[in-house]
Amino acid sequence: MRMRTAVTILAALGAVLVDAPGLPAQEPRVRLENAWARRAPMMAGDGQAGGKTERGNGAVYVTVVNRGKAADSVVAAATDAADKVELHETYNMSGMMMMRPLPKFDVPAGGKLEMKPGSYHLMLFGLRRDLEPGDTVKVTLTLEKAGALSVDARVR
Ligand SMILES: [Cu+2]
Repeated sequence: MRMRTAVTILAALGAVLVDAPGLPAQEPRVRLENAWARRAPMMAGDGQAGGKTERGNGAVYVTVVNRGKAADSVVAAATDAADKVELHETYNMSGMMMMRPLPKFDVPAGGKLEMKPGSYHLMLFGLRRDLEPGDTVKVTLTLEKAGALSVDARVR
């Protein structure tokens, strides 16, 4: 009985130690906000980046808010709604909007990474279902430090 109490207390201490110091357990250091999705407009770079697919592609935009004291980064993303997800950025080359995959998105300490059209986004290749306005697409982001975080992106 006494042994079991000690183990329980240690387990509780462990849980506290793992959490960010100074923040309540319910407040995660990294939060996902304003997630939305849309079918992707065809753009230059689609072919090279993801290969041609019969089905359509899509894009998901999420704001990643980092309230922690250490920088973090988004290193991967996944969804059941598409065959493949890549981290993309849109850039302007001689007046043409192009896209390219990036290995990660940096999220500054005490700052945020805002994905939006014409900038950073999650590229969904090979949609497994139609993205109708009002639908939700569940997306899971993997962060280097914060781990896996999921969010429902509303289709616009
Ligand atoms: Cu893209």
